[in-house]
Amino acid sequence: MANIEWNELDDRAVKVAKVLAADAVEKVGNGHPGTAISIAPAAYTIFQKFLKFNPKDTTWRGRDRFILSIGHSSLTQYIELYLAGAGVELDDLKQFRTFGSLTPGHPEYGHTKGIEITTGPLGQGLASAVGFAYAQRFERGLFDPESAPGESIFDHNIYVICGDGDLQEGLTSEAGSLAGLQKLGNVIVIWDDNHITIEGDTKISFQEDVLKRYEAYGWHTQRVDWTNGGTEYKEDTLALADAIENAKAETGKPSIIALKTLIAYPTPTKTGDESSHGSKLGAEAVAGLKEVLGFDPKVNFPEEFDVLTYTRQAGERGQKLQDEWETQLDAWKAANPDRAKLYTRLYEEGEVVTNNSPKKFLGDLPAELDDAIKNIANSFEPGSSLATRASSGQVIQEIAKVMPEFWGGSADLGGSNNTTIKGAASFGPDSAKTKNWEVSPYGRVLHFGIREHAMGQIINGIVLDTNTRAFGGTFFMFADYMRDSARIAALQGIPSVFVWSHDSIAVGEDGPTHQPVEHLSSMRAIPNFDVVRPADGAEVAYCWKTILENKHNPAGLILSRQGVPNLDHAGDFGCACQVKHGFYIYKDCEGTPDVILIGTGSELYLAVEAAEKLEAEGKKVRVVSAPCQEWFEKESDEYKESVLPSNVKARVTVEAGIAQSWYKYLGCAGVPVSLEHFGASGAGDVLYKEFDITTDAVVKAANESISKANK
Ligand SMILES: Cc1ncc(C[n+]2csc(CCOP(=O)(O)OP(=O)(O)O)c2C)c(N)n1
Ligand SMILES: [Mg+2]
Repeated sequence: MANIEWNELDDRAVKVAKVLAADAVEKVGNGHPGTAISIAPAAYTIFQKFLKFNPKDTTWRGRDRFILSIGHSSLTQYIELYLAGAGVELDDLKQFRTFGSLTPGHPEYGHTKGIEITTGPLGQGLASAVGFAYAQRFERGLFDPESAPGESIFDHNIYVICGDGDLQEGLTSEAGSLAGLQKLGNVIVIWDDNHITIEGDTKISFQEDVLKRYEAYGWHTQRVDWTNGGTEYKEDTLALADAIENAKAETGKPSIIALKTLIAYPTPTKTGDESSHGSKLGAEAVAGLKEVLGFDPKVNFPEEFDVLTYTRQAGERGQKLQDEWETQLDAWKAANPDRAKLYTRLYEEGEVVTNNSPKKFLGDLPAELDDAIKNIANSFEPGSSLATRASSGQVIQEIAKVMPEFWGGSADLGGSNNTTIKGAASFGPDSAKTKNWEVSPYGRVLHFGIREHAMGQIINGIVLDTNTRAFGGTFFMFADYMRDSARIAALQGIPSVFVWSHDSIAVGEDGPTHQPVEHLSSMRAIPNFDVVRPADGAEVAYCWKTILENKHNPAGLILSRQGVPNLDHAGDFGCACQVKHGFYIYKDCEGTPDVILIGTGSELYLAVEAAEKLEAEGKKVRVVSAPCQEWFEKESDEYKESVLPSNVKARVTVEAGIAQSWYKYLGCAGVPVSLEHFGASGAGDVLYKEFDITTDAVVKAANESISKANK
C-alpha cells in the first residue's frame, strides 16, 4: 500500500478544491469547471504527497516539476498553489480569468509563481515535459555524471496531468515515442481518462487502446479506475498514490497512469457530462455540489483555516527539502570546483529575472565566446562561396567548444542543416546506438527523427527547465510543422533556437513543396520571435552570438542551401558585428543616397552587385544588410534614422519570398524584388532568373523607385 498519510483534513482539502473551482468559474461566468472539480483529488495527491517543491521559493532548482498539460483546467494548478501557499490567494481565485489577475484563463509562465510552463494548446505541455526530462538528464551529465540516475542532486521528477485531448494530438505521439526510446524514467504522466471532450463521449473520435500504444512506445503503463468499472465511484487517492510510487520506482521507462474519472464528479446533473467542460455550472448545480460535499450553499469561496493551516505545511516541508539540498549543493561545489564554476555561471550569475518567472537567473555566456565568434567570423574568405548552412555548421563547432551547455540536433536532417556537433556523442541510451552514431545518456547531439513539432516543444522544455542552450533544425519549409512551438516559445519569452536551412526557391529541384515562399513574412508575424537571415559566413557567426545573448526571445536562424559569396566586411564595408542592430549600412555613398537597397540573406549580394551597376549609371546608392527586423525595431529612433533616413524615399528590398513584411520599410515609393507565388521544380539559379530575382531586377526596381520618389 502507498506510503503516504491521508486523513480527514486531506479529504476536506480536496472538497475545498472542488468548491473553489466551481465558485471561481461561476463568479467570472466562464471557464472550465468540470475537470478542475474531478481531477482535484489527483492534483492534490501530487502536490501534497509527492511533489518536491518549496512554495516559498518556487525557483529552487532541486524541485520536481509539475506540468498541467490540460491548460484549460488552470484552476487545478492555481488551487493547489493556493492550498500549498505558493503565492496564489483566495482573492486571486476570485479574479479568475480577469484582466491583469494572477489567475489567467490558462497557466502562463513568468506570470504566476510556480507555473513552470505556459499551456493551452493541447499536446504541447506533455511534449515539452519530454524536453524537461531531456534537460534534466543532460544536466546530470554536465554536473554529476558519476551518480546513478535518481541519486544525484541534479535529478528531479516531472509530473504531468494530461487529458484525452493531449493524447489525441499527434504531437504527443511524436514526443511519447522519443520519451520511450530515451527511457526517460523520471516522467510520470497522469492521464485524466474521463472519456469526455467538448463534443461529448470520446467514442465518437478516440477508440484505440491508448495504454497499449504507450506500451509499444516503451512506456510503463498502469490503470487506476475510480469508476470501478462503472459500479461505484470512489476517489481512491491511495490507489493513485500506489501507482505513482510504482511509476517512481520504474526508473528505466517513462510512466503513464490512466486514471478513469467522471468529469465534474460529484456535481448533480453535471457529473460525467460534457456540458461541465467549458461552461459555468449554473447556480443550482453549484449549490448542489456544495450540499453533496457538506458545504453551506450560501457561502462562496469558503475559507477553511484548519484546512489551510494543514495544507500550508507544504511550506515547511519544502523549505526543509531545499535547505538539505542547498547543503548538498555546497558539498558538491567543494568537491567539484570546475563543474561548480559552470553551475555558478549558469545559475548564480547573470541577469536576474524580476517577474514571477520560475527561473531566477539567466546564465551568463562564457567570456571565451567573444573571441571564438570573432575568429570564426574572420575566417570566412571574402570572395569565397559558402552556403550559410555550412558556415553555421562551422560556427556551431566553435560555440560548442566554449559552451558545454550548448547542444542540439535535427529532425533527421543533421547533415543538411549542419547542426551536428562534431566529436560529440548522441544523446541516447545504449539501445539507440547505430553504426553511424555513438551514444551516451549525456550526449550533446539530438536526433528527433522526422518529428518537427515534438522537436520544437522538446527544445522549449529544455530551455524552460534549465539554462542550457538547445537548438533544433529542419528545412525552413517545415517550420510550419513547428509553428506552435515557435509561437509558444515567443509567448513565454524563452530562448529556444530553431535552425531552418534550405530557405528559398534556391532549394531548386525538389520543387515547390520544399520551397518556402511565405515563411519569412509568416514567421515575422509572431510577436517576440526573432527571424534572423544572415547573408554570409561572418554574419552567421555574429547572428549566432546575438541569438545566444538574447535570453528573452526565441529565434529562427534562416540559412541557405546554396553557396553564397562571403562578402568583404573590412575597410569601406560594414563589419558583420553590426548584425546585432538588425539592419546596418553594408556599403555607403557620399552624401544623401538616391536610393537605398535593402537585402537579406542570400539576396544581399544581389543588392551589392546592383549598387555597382547603379553607381556606374551615376546614382548614389546605399546598401543595407537587414538580417533581422525584430532586432532593428529595438534600436533607437536615431539609429533607425541613421540607417534608413526618412528623406530617402527611393528604396528597394530584395528577398526571395513574399514582400509582405517589407512594406513598412518600403514606404510609398519603395519597390520590392520578391516572389509572390509558389516556386517550381528546376535548378535554383534558373528559378531565380525565371522569377526575376536578379541583379538586373534590383537595378530596374531601383530606377522605378527613384522615379516614383521624385514624382
Ligand atoms: C491544439 C488544441 N486544439 C483545440 C483546443 C480547444 N480545446 C480545449 S479543451 C478541448 C477538449 C479537451 O478534452 P480533454 O483533454 O479530454 O479535456 P476535458 O474535457 O476532459 O477536460 C479542446 C478541443 C486546444 N486547447 N488546443
Ligand atoms: Mg477528457
